[in-house]
Amino acid sequence: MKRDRSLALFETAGNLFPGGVNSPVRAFKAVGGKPVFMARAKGAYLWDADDNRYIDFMASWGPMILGHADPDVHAAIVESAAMGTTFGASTEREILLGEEIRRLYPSMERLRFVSSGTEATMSALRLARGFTGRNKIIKTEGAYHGHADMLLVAAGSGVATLGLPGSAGVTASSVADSLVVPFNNLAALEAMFEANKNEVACLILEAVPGNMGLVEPHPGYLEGTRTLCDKYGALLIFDEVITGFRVGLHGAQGRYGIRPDLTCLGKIVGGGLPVGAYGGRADIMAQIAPEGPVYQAGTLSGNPLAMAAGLATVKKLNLALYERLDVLGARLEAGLNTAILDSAVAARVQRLGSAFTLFFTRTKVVDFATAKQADSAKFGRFFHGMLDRGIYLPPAQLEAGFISAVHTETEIDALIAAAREVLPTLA
Ligand code: KE4
Repeated sequence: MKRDRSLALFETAGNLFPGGVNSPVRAFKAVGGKPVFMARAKGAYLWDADDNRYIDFMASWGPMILGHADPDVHAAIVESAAMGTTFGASTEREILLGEEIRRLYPSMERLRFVSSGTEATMSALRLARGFTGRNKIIKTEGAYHGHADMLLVAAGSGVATLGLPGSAGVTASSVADSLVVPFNNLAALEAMFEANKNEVACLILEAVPGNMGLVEPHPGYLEGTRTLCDKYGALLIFDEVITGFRVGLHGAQGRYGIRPDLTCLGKIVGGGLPVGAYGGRADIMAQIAPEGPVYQAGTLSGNPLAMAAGLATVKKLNLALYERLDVLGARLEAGLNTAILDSAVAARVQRLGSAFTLFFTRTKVVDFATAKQADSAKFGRFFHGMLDRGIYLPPAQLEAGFISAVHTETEIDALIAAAREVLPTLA
């Protein structure tokens, strides 16, 4: 595929932006080569700056569950924009989306909109510390919760992909209270709580990690985190920025029947525009300014345009859509597994609903240690082989791919056919 325009744009971007990108994971560092510049998208398809067409299995890192340029989301944005884009004042639209979120996530008794997943998790952690009067937080190794200082320890996604130790510029003091345990390991979590009795404000979890590739919780693990948080007086925070509205209408908390104390949302909830949200128990949220002493603010929080896009998206989500996504996901998983078997390449698919990762390892990936065993270099070769065949996957082994509601068997079978060609070249 000719990508001369992308190359030229990347050259120019390199003189403007660090690494030529506005978010590290877009730079293709994990897969090699130069990034593709996208120009437009519709439904399940992307077109790059050289007008090459791709079937999109990246969904902009998750948000595009309805596919690109959904007509209802588009109409809602256009209608909203005609009435102004931001007022710096409250609007009815934030109420409408807030009520829809609370209807689907009853644990979010009260909530606050922000403009990114990072803001949501950063604010939730500050709130947990303010509410409990405790300083320490526990996160799981390989989880990525955005780029707030106290969370850039043993993080997944781009931090892990780029092999960053944590991140330069994050001071030792700002992570001194950030404790890390392996995912799917209740013994290690209990030991950490025991060693830091009465000091831990919260445990923040990707209940179904996507940032070390797609990893499912062991049966009983999430229930165990709830029990241990209660035992040690810590808040349980579900970071559902990926899983929210993705692994089901009610997210991971609905799928596994766990009631977290606080939930963080992002991605899908904004319908492709910048929206994050955090919320939970009313007594905890009452600590947030101007009601309480925990300060958090944002010029564009609850932005009317973003609210309109989010509401138009969420209103189109229903159980039939998730059933359809699971049928397509199962087709993708079965087809890829057969392709792997026929190619004899050491690889495996891990999938939950419409979220999936093809890991280049035969070992079941259950935590960051097993995720890191996957052959990232081989994934890079796979990624480019698929890209050249018009299949756009997340450009990193430690990420999840996504199917949208407008994918059909045609797109799924095209991915499988391309994989059947590429996998044997990797043996
Ligand atoms: P944002 O600040 O990027 O909106 O959200 C941060 C975040 C928080 N929590 C989870 C579970 C997340 O996955 C993310 C962001 N995800 C990454 C990739 N998996 C976004 C892509 C990027 O960094 O450009």
